[in-house]
Amino acid sequence: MFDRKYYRALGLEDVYQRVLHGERLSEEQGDLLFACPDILAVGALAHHARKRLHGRKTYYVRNRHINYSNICVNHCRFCAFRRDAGEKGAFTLGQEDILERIQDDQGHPFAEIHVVGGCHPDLALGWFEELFRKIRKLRPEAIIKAFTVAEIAHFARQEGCDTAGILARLKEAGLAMLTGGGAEIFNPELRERICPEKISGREYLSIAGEAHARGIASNCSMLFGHIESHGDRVRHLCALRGQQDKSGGFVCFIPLPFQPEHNELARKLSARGRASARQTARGLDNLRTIAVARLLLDNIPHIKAYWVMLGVKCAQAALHFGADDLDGTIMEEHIGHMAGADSAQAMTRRELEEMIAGCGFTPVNRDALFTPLDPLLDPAPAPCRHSPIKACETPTPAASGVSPLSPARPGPGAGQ
Ligand code: V47
Repeated sequence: MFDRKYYRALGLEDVYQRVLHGERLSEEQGDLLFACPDILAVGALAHHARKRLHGRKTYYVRNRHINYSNICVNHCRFCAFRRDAGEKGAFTLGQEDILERIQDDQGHPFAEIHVVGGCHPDLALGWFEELFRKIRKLRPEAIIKAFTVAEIAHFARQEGCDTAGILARLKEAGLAMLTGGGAEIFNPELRERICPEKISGREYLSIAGEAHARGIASNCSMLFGHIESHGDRVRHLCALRGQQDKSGGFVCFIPLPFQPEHNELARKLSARGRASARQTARGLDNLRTIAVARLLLDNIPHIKAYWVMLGVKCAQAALHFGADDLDGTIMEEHIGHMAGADSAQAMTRRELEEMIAGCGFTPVNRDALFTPLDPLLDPAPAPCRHSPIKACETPTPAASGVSPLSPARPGPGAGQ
């Protein structure tokens, strides 16, 4: 890391001291990190925090995404995936189609099945309970991670009961974890402009807390790079941190950079000449946002560099800016790709391991809850084809004990 004098010159001496001692940063310090002219100085602090938690470990998962339907009653302005029922391009997979996709694991068992669609007007909760029971039977080794908290609220409206009842029924059917999507940006004025029908940020946090209290872990996210300011991002991150202090079940934070194709928000931004300006600075802004997230979210164990939306190169760089996870093999993804993500549809385990090792990190095959899996379950990867970037320090053991986190596990009561 750069020395103290350098951080003093940047006006970040207190931030530097706090990071060094594993102490919490304030919102104002989050703002300072966004304003800092030297992104490498910010990245070095985040890398220090990441190494304290995870050493040189970088996680990935053998997973399968299932986007069961794109029919959604909400009209989020950033979404290129959603359709109205009967609209051209609308689809809903049958249960048999879904099970066929899950069956086809090409000889390597999936550790995670990630199921999301939209807030469907007609698919009832019972349909998903039946589906999850079938998935459990077919793939007992896989953890079912499904829905965002927005979909939990939708089911509650649909079924005329409270969200606690929905969570209880889904847990009984085999749901272990909620995905992190749907958080978007919490600032209510912006939320009104980009996703007016969606639950509020307050509701997002309270339903996540309810899930955590019932032993259902969840991820969390932030959609950024559209009309929000850096201040909005800092407030969003601090709201997640505040919820985590209370309920402790967020496992991983996923920064989701706005994909600006085929959606209404992108069309509006480009009509105002703002989208292209955003695009030019995008890679660095993504890295800085990941770094600030690592530094502010001192109680959320993992930060995901989601290669689908970041792109492979930026995701690799992000491992040096605070991220410790690349997500997974994915197999099939529509939400990011329909909005312009130009990444591949899938990655093999070998490719993920090479990506990680090529950046000087140690790959760890994990399940949805970040429990490391026995490396002997799968064949060893081929030696790395790329010349690894030289690591700047010797490996440190994960979670030195300085951090308040219980490393790599959700908080008490979650994900049991
Ligand atoms: O909920 C929609 C966002 C989410 C766009 O929990 C967009 O492990 C960028 O939540 N540009 C879906 N983002 C993806 C998601 C996710 C992905 C991987 C892992 C996990 C996890 C969760 O993507 C949506 C929404 O918040 N989104 N449209 C867009 N144009």
